[in-house]
Amino acid sequence: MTDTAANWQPLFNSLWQQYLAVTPSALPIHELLRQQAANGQIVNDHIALRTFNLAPVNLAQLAAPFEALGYRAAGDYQFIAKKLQAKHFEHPDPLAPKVFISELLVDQFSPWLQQQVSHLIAQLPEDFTASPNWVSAGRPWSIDKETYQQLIAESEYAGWLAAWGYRANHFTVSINQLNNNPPLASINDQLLQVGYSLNTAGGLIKGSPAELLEQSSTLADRVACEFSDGKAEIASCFYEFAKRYPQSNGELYSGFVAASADKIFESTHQAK
Ligand code: OOG
Ligand code: NI
Repeated sequence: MTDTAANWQPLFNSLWQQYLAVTPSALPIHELLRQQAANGQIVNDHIALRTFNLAPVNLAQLAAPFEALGYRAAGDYQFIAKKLQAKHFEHPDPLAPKVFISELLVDQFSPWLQQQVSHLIAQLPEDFTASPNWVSAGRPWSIDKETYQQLIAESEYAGWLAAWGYRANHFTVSINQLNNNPPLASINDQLLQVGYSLNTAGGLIKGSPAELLEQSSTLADRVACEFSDGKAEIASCFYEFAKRYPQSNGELYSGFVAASADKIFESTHQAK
């Protein structure tokens, strides 16, 4: 993969621009860390996308445009309490971010939630998934504020997805690629010092060197979202920081840790 153009880059460029548009903290944080990056370049460890387990937008269908670019499934994760499942995907190009895709197990929720989600899916244009660009289409259905609030009350994930749709809900800076591979705690300290709020669910740092992965994240920004009955300020997207440790074969661990991911999901919860 050294002599061919990085075919995955255009899609990630559009996901990045789409993410920046609703995540005002992302660019300043990116710039702050870029000054500490080898070659002045941030490397993304992964991005994450969310969906419902319903055709034509379920996990397998959302993965297809990435698989067409050479991504392959590399890990399965279950989140029983949140009623979610996920897979992560890897690309042979080591510079390509991993992709973490989860889906809400809609059938495990109340009849009311199931009905609301079917209303959303019923609004999709017939050819919605025909172009691979649907993974960055944003919200392809309309929804009002009250329905959003009621979805949030039953599942924060369902509400977030209903409001924001198809986009990266976070990008993740690879801490290993910063100068001197700093401790994750020193990155957290810097961000706290400049005034960013970090996700404290499960502690500031999720995971451990023994689990071969440490992660932290900001709390999602709050920005105006356009609902069918007007704008409201709600939680949008967040930024994550990941530090990986070598396995016994010397290669960095490339998977995820379900117990940590469970807490990372909460980065988009509404401030209480
Ligand atoms: C994904 C949460 C999991 C990680 O790094 O463990 C995750 C999400 O919030 O959609 O990204
Ligand atoms: Ni993540």
